[in-house]
Amino acid sequence: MRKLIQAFSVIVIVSVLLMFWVSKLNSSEGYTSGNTLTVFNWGDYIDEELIDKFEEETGIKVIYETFDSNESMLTKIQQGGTSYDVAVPSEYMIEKMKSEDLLLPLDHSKLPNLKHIDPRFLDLSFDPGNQYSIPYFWGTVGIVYNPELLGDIELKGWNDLWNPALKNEILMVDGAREVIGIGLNSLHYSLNDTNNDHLLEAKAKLDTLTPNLKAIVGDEIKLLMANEEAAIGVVWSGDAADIMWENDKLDYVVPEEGSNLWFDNMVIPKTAKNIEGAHQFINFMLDPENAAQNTDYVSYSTPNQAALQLLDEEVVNDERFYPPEELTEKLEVYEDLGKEMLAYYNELYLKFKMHRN
Ligand code: SPD
Repeated sequence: MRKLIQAFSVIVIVSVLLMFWVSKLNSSEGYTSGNTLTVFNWGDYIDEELIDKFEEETGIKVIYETFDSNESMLTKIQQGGTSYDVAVPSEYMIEKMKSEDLLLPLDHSKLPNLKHIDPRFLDLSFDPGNQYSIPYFWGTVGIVYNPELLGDIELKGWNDLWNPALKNEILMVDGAREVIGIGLNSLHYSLNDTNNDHLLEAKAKLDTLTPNLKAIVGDEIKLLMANEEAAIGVVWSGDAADIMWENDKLDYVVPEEGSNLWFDNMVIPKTAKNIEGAHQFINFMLDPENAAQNTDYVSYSTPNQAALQLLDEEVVNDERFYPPEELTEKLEVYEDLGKEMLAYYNELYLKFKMHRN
């Protein structure tokens, strides 16, 4: 009998130890089991220390994934393999996702830090009342250039890119709307043009830029430009700011023929599993100190008024990256052109890329 009691006691002790160990594993590093948040953002678009801070403050484990274009983000969300809780699309994609019923309406009572956003960036036409989206970063598309490698070329606009002296000197961001947009803007057409003759003319003009095009690249454009591997880069303004921080010989210009003004906003996709956590994350990113830290790290322009007060004055007063409203009013925001037209832009862009090879 004593042996039986001893064996039973051993079993009880081992079971208790096992249960303790399993519960420790489940809540490893203090996370409550199952309390995770899956965030889907552009590459190089957050200070990862903020993710650690959010995890420590909330006990929510963040699974962080990145994408390199609005289109690839949309495809992954439509496929539904992963349940993203927060994503960061641009304005025209937000319009599209709304029309495809892919977004959840936001609960503003859970976003008290929304008050820090400059009203200039709220209630924009792609999302009246910010029902579905909250500003993250904004900017322009333009040309970062190295004056030392340009010789006597004075760079003012898109049409200067066709100068034969720039053979193999141009790097371009890998984006269908951005690249087709260069063709359209250089011909003084709208970035939202749907006229087939205009689009074919823009594509044909872009084809003639091929000799000057060194490569179409992703985030590596920053390193290549900072290392002076090319004279010119067509980039989003925040990347230009980052490049110029690394190499202050370079400069940035928004082309005189016109360009794109864009807004990247945080949304909660309809497939989200942690809606509460998603609101917590969005509110966390809106906190002025967190937004300032993020801005300082990624170099993009923040829409957070209170964060601006915490940033270097020289940075926030730089009109190349914080253009005033009188300048941004002259720029164009991409619109959702509808499924077929967006697919057509992509098709033209792919043909342009193939033409180069
Ligand atoms: N590396 C981060 C890039 C984010 C750029 N978003 C701009 C989108 C313009 N449509």
